[in-house]
Order: sequence, then structure tokens, then C-alpha cells
Amino acid sequence: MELTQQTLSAKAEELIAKENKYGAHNYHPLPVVLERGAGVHVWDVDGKKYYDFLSAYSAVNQGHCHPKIVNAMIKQAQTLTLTSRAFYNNQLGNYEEFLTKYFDFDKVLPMNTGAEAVETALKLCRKWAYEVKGISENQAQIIVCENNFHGRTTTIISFSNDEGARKSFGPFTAGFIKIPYDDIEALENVLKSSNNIAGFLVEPIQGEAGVYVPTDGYLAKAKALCEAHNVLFIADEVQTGIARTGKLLATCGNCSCTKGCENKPEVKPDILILGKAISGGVYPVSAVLANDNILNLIKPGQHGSTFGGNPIAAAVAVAALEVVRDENLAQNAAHLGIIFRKGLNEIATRNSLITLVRGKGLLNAIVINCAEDSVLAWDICLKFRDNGLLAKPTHGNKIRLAPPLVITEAQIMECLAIIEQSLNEFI
Ligand code: IF1
Repeated sequence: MELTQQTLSAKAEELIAKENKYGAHNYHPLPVVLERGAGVHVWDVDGKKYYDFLSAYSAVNQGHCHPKIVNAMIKQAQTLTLTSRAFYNNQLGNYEEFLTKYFDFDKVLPMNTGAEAVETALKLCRKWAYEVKGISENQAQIIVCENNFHGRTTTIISFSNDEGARKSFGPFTAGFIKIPYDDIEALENVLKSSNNIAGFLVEPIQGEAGVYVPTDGYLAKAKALCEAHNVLFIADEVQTGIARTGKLLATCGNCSCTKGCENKPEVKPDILILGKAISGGVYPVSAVLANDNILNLIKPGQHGSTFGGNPIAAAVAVAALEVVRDENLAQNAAHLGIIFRKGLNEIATRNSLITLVRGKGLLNAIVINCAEDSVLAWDICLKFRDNGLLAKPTHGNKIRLAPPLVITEAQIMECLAIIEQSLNEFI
């Protein structure tokens, strides 16, 4: 079927051509050129307005250019941007106190990107294995899940099974054991098979794999098995954290801003990895949180980064997390997520293109009735774009739908109508 598509303006075409000519082609962006964002909306260079249903892969949970967060950045940027950790500064200690109390851990090691935080957690886990658990040097094994996504460094892709992310980047880092996701028996079998297991690294929901929500109780059983075998439970909440899935964290509701709430803490990680929305998408900030028995193993000069914990990052992250708490974003994500999935399932009864709806809070995906290698999901996202909603396929036939958590119920209903109208143009 010949589908009409919005054409790109000369201005947009020129900017795309510049990216193609002067930039590495390490992405295949949807053909839209954005120049402004506010709340749940973004505008392209021709002034067309869109709902953002990707939120920069869940980094913009607080909405684009949130005034409180931007103002915190401006204020700090006009005062002191970077000292390096060679000296103390007046922002870092306050941020570390705020963050550790917010998530109920003793300490934090501040980094910049999610991948850096994952690498930090892996190094920390290995150090604990040798210096506390007593595993022989260089023998530590860390369990990971099939179809994981934890970043793109050489060590992290060493335990990926995505050939596109691995090909021609070897040789790879040893010391990782892959098991199927959401398979408690597989985890128990590996834990029983060796005394060299140091940790289990897991995404509470596998985002990139297509928003796979594990069976109820999986994370709690996995944590209990890790405890029984003296293995660290490492939660990568870079994408699922910061209220995205309807709780402050997908693993544990037990934190300073929800103490006493009805969220029974499902599981408390030994090491918690945060990134993306910890800064509201305003500045690269990531963090590794753990208690003293683990983080006190790191001594001066053993790990760090030029920008890790810089004054701007510290000021921005405090503001971004205050927004999450003060605007009740976790509660909003939980409430609107239920409404959104109900609406998507109702569309699925009227349009067979949606074969499955899955997600938690406002991290959701629809599975499209086509082969994994079909371009249909891409074409549907082009049609979403034409109709004023931006989303992108993940792994072939799944479309991730993850708006900023400041979205309203009325806007959710409007977007459900856009989604249905777009899908109906394909049948
Ligand atoms: C890309 C995916 C999402 C992450 C989890 C660590 C990181 C990520 C659970 C690393 C990053 C980003 C990376 C970005 C696209 C996006 C992504 F499609 F790649 F897989 F969200 F699902 N842990 N995810 O999701 O954090 O170093 O990027 O700050 O690389 O294309 P980062």
C-alpha cells in the first residue's frame, strides 16, 4: 500500500545532510529534525509539534527542559562547572548525602554515563569477590542475562548476545556467564555450579530487548538466591529507575520519598546502578550506590573520572530528583500506565496489527504483527510521526512507547487516538 508521508523541508534536509556528511553513521534516526522541547512535547525545525514517546530512552522522565532543573544547571554553570576530584567542592557532599538518603544506601560513587556506572559496578563486584568473598584473583564470574543491554563498552558488549553490537569489536572480556532472563532455575543451577560466582547483573525490565517484564516475584527470588550463595545482586536501573515503571525503582519501593507507602519493597539490590533520568536528561549523570561493606573497598586512586560528580551534575541531579518526588511522578506513571495499557489492549481488539501489549508504569511496548526483520514497525513510526507522535521500533517488530512521566490523562487519551488512527492507515 502506497502511504503518503510528510516530506522534509529544505531546512531539515540540509541539517540531515550535515549529520550524514560530518558525523559517524552510528545511528539510523527517524527522519525528523528537532529544535525545541518542553514537557511532553518537542518541535521540529519547521515548528511542527509532537508528543515525545521515547523520552530519550527514558532520560527525560521529568519532561523536556524542566524549568527547575534547567535553572539549577544555569545557576551552577555560572558559578563553578568543574573542579575534578583533586579538590573538594561545595556541591558534591550535599548531593551525595541527598542521593544516598533518597535511595537508602550508605554511599554513592558518582559517574557520568550509564555504561560507566555499569563498568564501575562490575569492577566493584570483582573487588568484593577477591577481597571479601575470597575468590582467587582473576577467577570471578558474573552472571548476566541473555538479551541484556547494559551499554556499549568493550567489556559490556563482551557479555551481549546482540551480534550487531559485538561484530568486529573483539577480543572480548572474560568472566561472564549468560543465563536466560526470568529463569530462576537457570540462575540457581549456575549459583550451585561454582564457588567463583561474584555477582548477578540484571535489568528489572529488559528495555532494549523489547520491554520484557519478568514474572512476578522473579527479582525477589533472584535476590534471595544470591543472598543464599553469597553473591551480589546488581540492579541496572539506568532505564527502569527514577519512577519510570510506577515506583521510584523497579526493584524496590523502599526509599526515603516513599517510606511507609504501600509499595512492599520487592528487593533491595546490593549494588544499584542509575543513569539517564537521574538528571532529567539535562546533563550526563550516573551513579553507583551500595553500602559501606562494598563501597568502602574502593581506595583513593583505584577508580574515577574527570567529570564524575562535578558541581553541575550534582546540582542538576538534586533538582531532577526533587521534581520526581514533589510532582509525584512515580504515582503518575503507575496510574497512567494502567490506563495506557488498557487503551492499547482495546485498540488491539479492533486492529490486529497489535499482537501484544506489555510494560509497567510508563515503560511500555506494542508488538506488531509482522516478522522481526519487517520494516512495518518502522513505517508505523513514520506514520506516528506524521500524526504528531514520536516513537521508535526496538528490535524489529516492537515499538517502545515511553512518554515523559509528566504526561496527563487527557494527553494519554489523545495519544491513544493518534496511535489507533495511525495503525488504521495500515489495514
Ligand atoms: C544507545 C538501547 C535503551 C540502558 C541500560 C545501561 C545503559 C543503557 C538498561 C547505558 C542505555 C540507551 C543507549 C542508547 C539507546 C538506549 C537504549 F536501545 F541502546 F538499549 F534505552 F534501551 N543500562 N540505553 O538502557 O547507558 O551509557 O547510554 O548512558 O546506545 O543507542 P549510557
